[in-house]
Amino acid sequence: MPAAPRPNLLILGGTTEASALAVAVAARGLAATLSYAGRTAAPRAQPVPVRIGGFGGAAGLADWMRERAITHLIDATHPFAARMSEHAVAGARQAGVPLIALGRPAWRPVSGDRWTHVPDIAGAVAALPSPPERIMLALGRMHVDAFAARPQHRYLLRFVDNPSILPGLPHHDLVVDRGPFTEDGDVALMRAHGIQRIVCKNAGGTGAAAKLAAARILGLPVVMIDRPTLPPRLEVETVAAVLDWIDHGADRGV
Ligand code: 3Y8
Ligand code: NAP
Repeated sequence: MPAAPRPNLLILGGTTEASALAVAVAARGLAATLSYAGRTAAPRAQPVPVRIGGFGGAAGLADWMRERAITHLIDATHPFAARMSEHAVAGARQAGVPLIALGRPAWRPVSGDRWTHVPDIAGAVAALPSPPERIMLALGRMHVDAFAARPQHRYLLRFVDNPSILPGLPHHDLVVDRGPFTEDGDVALMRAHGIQRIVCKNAGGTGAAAKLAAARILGLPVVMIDRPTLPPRLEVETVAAVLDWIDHGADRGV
């Protein structure tokens, strides 16, 4: 029985969990590459080599993995990065590379929460009230223009980078800040802007949960965008489970 090749991992990153996995993998001296799409100007430095940019679809991902003899693919992208996760499933199958997803449970409302669930960005726009309000769009940059359909509101935006093109919203304030965020910081931000409602994605995890606690403290309603459906794949929620899979599970083709 030939010895299994030494692990050579590809981690699809962009989340707190992906960064934590990179730290654990580097500490064990495993060969790994962390991949970013290139959405932000200066992504967090990583303790493993980084590559930046799309692969060119599932086939491009499969070729990239074959050319570099990748032995394990870990999809640790954000739950709203649905296209990347679809490509990860297809690319892993094409290249014959075992795949695991490192996810995080969806947030669930607790007592005191005032959530309205909507299926997507369009649903969030439709859920906004008619009378003008001061609304925090904790959605980043990519989808804010959809809210131009409700120009009567004053929006508070929070981007990772200064935008090269100003948002197409007539009344807005912009904060440039990358998470993870804190409860005190988000309470102070919402108070300073007189926020009356928050719109966010059900990202889960800890890096963006502060706004939910802040909304609860301030008694504010939250428009919660539910996650897109992801393709079926093996999924775990801890770095330890990924490391165990690398040590044992992937060989069994689980
Ligand atoms: C480029 C890599 C780490 C990862 C940190 C997590 C936490 C902080 C909270 C709010 C919500 C939002 C946004 C958010 C958070 C973490 C995590 C997370 C939300 C970086 C990063 C990249 C991105 C891309 C960026 C999106 C945007 C979304 C801002 C790095 C900082 C709103 C998601 O300008 C743009 O084009 C930004 C695009 C996709 C969503 C959007 O539609 O605008 N993330 N965020 C990744 C790549 O290129 O592959 O720059 O270091 C990563 C993180 N952002 O290692 O510490 O784990 O989720 N990211 C959301 O959750 O709704 C902010 O403001 O309250
Ligand atoms: P997406 O819509 O699912 O993916 C669009 C395309 O971007 C993919 O088809 C792929 O291009 C490329 N791509 C995405 N993630 C990549 C990665 N990690 N490495 C290389 N290429 C990648 O993705 P998204 O929602 O824009 O997310 C982009 C990045 O931001 C991901 O790293 C994600 O983890 C991170 N992020 C996203 C959110 C969010 O709210 N969406 C929140 C926090 C962090 P090709 O088809 O050319 O391969």
